[in-house]
Amino acid sequence: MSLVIAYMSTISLLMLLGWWLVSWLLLRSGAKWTTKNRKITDECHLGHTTKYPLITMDSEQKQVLDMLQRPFRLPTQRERQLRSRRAVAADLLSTLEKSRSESHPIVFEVGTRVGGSEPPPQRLTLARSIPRGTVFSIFVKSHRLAAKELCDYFMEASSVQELRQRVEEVRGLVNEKLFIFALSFVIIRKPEMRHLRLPSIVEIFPCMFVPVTTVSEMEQEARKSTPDQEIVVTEYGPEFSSTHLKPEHRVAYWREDYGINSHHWHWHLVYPVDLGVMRDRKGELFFYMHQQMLARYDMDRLSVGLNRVQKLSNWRIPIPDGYFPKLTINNAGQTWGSRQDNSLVQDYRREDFGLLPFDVSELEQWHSRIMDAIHQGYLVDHDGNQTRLTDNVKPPEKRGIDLLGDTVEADSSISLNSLFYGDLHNMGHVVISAIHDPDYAHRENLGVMSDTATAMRDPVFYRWHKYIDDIFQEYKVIQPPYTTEELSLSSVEVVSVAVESQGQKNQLITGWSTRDFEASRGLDFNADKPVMVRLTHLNHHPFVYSIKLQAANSGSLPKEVTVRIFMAPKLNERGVEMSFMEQRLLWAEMDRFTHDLKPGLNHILRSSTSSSITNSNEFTFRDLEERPNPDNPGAPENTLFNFCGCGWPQHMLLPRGKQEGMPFELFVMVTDWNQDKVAQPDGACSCSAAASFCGILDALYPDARPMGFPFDRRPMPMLLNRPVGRASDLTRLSNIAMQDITITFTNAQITQ
Ligand code: CUO
Repeated sequence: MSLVIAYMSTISLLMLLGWWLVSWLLLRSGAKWTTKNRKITDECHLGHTTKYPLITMDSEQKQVLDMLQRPFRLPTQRERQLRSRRAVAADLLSTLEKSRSESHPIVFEVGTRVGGSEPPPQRLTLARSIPRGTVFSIFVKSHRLAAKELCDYFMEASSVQELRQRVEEVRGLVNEKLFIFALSFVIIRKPEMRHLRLPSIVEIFPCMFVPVTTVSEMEQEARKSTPDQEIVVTEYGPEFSSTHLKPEHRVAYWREDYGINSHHWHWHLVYPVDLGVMRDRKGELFFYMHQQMLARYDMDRLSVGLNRVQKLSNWRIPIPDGYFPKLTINNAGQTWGSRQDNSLVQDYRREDFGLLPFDVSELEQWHSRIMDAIHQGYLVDHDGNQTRLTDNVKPPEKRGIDLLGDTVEADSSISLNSLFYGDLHNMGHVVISAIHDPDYAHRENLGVMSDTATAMRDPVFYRWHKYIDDIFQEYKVIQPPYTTEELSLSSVEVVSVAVESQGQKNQLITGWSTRDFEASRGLDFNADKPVMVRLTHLNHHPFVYSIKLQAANSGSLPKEVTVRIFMAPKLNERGVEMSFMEQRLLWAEMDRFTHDLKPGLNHILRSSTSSSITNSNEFTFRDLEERPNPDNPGAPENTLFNFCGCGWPQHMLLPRGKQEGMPFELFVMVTDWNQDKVAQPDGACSCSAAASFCGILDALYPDARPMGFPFDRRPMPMLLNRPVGRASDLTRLSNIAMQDITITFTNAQITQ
């Protein structure tokens, strides 16, 4: 009997040891299996649609943060080992493949794997062709192909663990910006990873947002810090990159704002070119989002007494304004190319990006062909077939503006004829960013116009995009004006519109605020404490829209309405009120939302922080580490959980205004949701925070009207028997109202 007991005890002990060993191995792999750590989401929340079921583990978010930290760091020993094992496996695989091709067939048993099921990273030849520490530009075709290769490789990962393994294989082999682009792309796009959040790109690449002198200052501060100091903080701004000698400097606070540059990086990540991403109305949103950025830039230019931006239409005369970014491309102090004042765009003859020699006249030729298409009313595809250009179509036929956006942007897989209409927008970015060294004679890097995270810092970005927008506007003004029927909703009257902030009506206040970012997440300062950078930025006191609607008590009342809010400066540079056509391109969308209509008086109170263009939550690494995963991520209060970074920064929702107060006009229009709504497919998911500018991932753009409606077209000549000369003439319709407001810049700290 005692023998049996001893035998059983030994078995139990062995089982316990086995259990402990398995547990330890699982823990080492990062997996957690206790119910406390495992979260099963009901659904991925977005409005009323159903979503993917998700399994969330706290450790997955931490692993993603770890993958994104310090992109410039050299590979660890483990990563080097992993890579060399892969290299051996790849050699073996290629030997086996070679012998098979030499008619010595080798039959593997089912399930046999050589070096794992995924392709070894040695095959990432395009991705590895971009040197580390140099420019990665999605405006360059060869870089887009490299990005596609790496994104595809990461997309094959079926779990965060597997993604991490692939990341470790390639880290240190590929260009850092390409690496972060591909990793972020995958986290946003893979349905099973969308519950994971991306930290601010400012923390991943601080050197793209603060000048090299500030980075050096941060290093010195870190070195000087005493042991009892918990963090090191260095301030940057509001002086930015030039001096008051240059008028353009007056809007440096806007161009160099960290939030708008992060937004632009994210937007191009969500709507990439040549990456096989087919998103609803992609071309149209390319037009609209950039047009809206121009409208907002012009509002701030008028705020500081500058004229609206001039398009860069003549390539044969010098560009008056230079730009010296003072940022570094990598952690070794390599700087971006600078542009002297009065530089002339030249034919592209560099050989460092795999591009063929390229003449400025090709840009002019592409532009001319696109203009011909607009005026003739159709695009011509490779086979000579004509596709008409009109915005009066019913889905699924694409609007003309959508086709033109695809053609101009230009995604070669979507453009109707990329050989004929070319690569106008992207190559414009390239030749401008090579203006200081077009033949690479000085071995200078490209300028900031080559990168989506930095391009908006340069004044020429807006001049270039105004030129691009001009093409779209050429098309838009030949579309028939909206009819009274399309504009009106007679059963609803907008009785009054107001904004309220700090107890004041129709008076909004702007000023300065600061935001701290942990630069030591992206750069290694050799410090044992967080090294922070404090960035100054424009801000405003939050406000509330107060809108009163009177709905008919009888008759056909819509159940739900769309409320569209725009804002524009009231006066032009000369202090004169603008005509409809002059003001048309200055209307900035502020918000767009639906409202359940009840008969009689409806009083809508809508917070500025709920805007459909903004994404008010830009998370830092620390936010994401400290924020526990919610127990019910599908609940409305946890929709932030599905954050994916795209969206105009909340702090830039308002233009600066003037210190003496600057008059603006609010325009509120109510339309029938039944005519605006779009039937969404099942499974639509996430990224809905800033739908106006970013659309919704996996879903159709949530508004059936053309983007920019009703200001995207010229007005009808007559409305209700009277001419239409100004936007206010549209208020003859009951569903439209306007309100004068004032924005006052205090030049003081705004604390919230
Ligand atoms: Cu966003 Cu030119 O498209 O920069």
